[in-house]
Amino acid sequence: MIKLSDHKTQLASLERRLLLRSSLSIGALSMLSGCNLQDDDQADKVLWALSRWNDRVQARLFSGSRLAPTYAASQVTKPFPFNAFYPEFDAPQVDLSSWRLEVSGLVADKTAWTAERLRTLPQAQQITRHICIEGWSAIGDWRGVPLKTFLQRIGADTTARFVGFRCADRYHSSLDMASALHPQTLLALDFGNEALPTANGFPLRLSVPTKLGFKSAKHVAAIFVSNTNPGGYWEDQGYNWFSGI
Ligand SMILES: Nc1nc2c(c(=O)[nH]1)N[C@H]1C(S)=C(S)[C@@H](COP(=O)(O)O)O[C@H]1N2
Ligand SMILES: [Mo]
Repeated sequence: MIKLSDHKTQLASLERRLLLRSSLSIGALSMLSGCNLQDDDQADKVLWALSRWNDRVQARLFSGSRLAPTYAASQVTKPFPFNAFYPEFDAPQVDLSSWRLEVSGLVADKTAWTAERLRTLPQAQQITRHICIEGWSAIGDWRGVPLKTFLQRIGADTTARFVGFRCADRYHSSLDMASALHPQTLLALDFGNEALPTANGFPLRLSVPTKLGFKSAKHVAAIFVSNTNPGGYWEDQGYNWFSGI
């Protein structure tokens, strides 16, 4: 749907304008407009049309449950690219036998989870596009536990405002509760039929196809529910916090 490679520079500036003007990303824009955004002229028209709407209309339109597009198994990008704030050889090597997912904040049950136990929860699969703000995208076959299922299982206070994530590599990020409960916000354990590769977040990562890629935290080690915005690694450096639909 979106060919980012050919229009890197133009798309980067479009992305900046989108985020500044409307808290929207290219991914969200393409989802909403149905345009492939390969033609800059067309992208500009959509952007200008959007910028004429007032913020209140946008907030109502973009809050909640709109679904990101899904793809066929034949369209999955293999191997899935690596990206992080460090080179690939520094990706954390997590030992599954001692790994636990920690849970804290506004939740009833703070018991830590093994990966094995996470696999006893109802699993879901989604083949969706991951869009990085740096100008590339790739289609992944993510399988695991919907974050909503997990939050309900631990008795999270879903009237709280935020869900925060801390990662094995000191990365961190956060979602508003509505986005955390979105049906396509997934705690992925597998890519295709295999456990996640180290490069892509073993043993547990988020897949949040309604948001820009930096919201899909890899190597998740802890989840917490809070009424204070936890920010994040990129969010704290000025990337738009919402970054999605
Ligand atoms: N723990 C962790 N999660 C992370 C990052 C990171 O550096 N560390 N980078 C983010 C960014 S910017 C992107 S685009 C995706 C890249 O995921 P990938 O390596 O599976 O392509 O991970 C996101 N989650
Ligand atoms: Mo990214």
